Amino acid sequence: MTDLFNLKGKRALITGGTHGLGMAMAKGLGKAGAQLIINGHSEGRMENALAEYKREGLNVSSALFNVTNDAEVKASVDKIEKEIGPIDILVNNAGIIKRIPILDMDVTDFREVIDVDLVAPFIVSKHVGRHMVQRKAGKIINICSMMSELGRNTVTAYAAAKGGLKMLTKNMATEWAKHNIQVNGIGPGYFATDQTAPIRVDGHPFNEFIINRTPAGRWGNPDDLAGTIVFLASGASDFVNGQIIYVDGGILATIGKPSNEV
Ligand code: GCO
Repeated sequence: MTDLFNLKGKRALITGGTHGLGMAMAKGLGKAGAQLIINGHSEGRMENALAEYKREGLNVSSALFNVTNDAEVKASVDKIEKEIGPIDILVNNAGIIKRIPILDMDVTDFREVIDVDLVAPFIVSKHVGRHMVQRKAGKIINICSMMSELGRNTVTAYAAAKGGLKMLTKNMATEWAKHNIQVNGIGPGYFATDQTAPIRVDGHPFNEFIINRTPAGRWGNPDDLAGTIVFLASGASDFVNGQIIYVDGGILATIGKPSNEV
C-alpha cells in the first residue's frame, strides 16, 4: 500500500515554496521521494529556503520567476522541462492577501490579489499542462482556502480569488481528466503561518474566535498538510478529479459554538 504514496522519480514544481504552507507541503512531497523545484520571486528568501531544504537532505533546485507574468512563466517552465526534466506534479500555492474593507479598497489592490491568487494558477497550469497533456500524465494541486466557501470581513479580493480557484480547479479537471491529469485542490483552514500572524496574536479577538470556531480547538500546523498533498500528488489519487479537500480542523463541518460552551 505505501508504494501508492511513493513519489520516487517524480518532479514537483511548487509555486511560493520558499516559506509557510508552500514550504511545508514541498517538504512533505520531498520526504515521499519527489525531486523539488521551488518557485519564488525573492532571491534572498530563495537562498535561505534552499539551505533549509538541503539541511533536511531533500533533492531541491530553484526556479525564480514571477507567476503573474505569462511570457516569463512559459519560458521558465520550458527551461525546467529541458534542463531539469518533465514536471510530474504542480502545486499552485503562491498567494497574497490584503485585509481591507470593500469601501476602502482600491481597484489596483483588488486586481493585484486576483492576479496572484487566481490568474497566476491559470497561467502556470496552462504552461505546465501543455507538457502534461502531451505526456498523458500529471497531477495539479491548487491551494484554496476557507474563503473558497465562506466570506469574512476585509478579505473580499482574497475570497473572490479563492472562490474562483475552486471553480478553476473543477474546470481544469473537466478538460484534462481524459489526459490522465488529476486536478484537485486543498483548502487549508486557519494555520500558524506568517500570513496569519497579524490575526493570531494572543488576546487578539480573531485568535480566540478561531480556536473556539475550530472543532479541533487549535490553529493548524503547516505539517498538518503533508499527508493530504502526498495523497493528491501520488498514484493513490489516480481516480480523484476536481475535488477540494478541506484540511481545517472541522471549521466547515460545523456552525460553531458559543465561547462559553465546552
Ligand atoms: C484571514 C486568513 C485566511 C487564512 C486562510 C483560511 O485573514 O482570514 O488569513 O485567509 O489564511 O486562507 O483558509
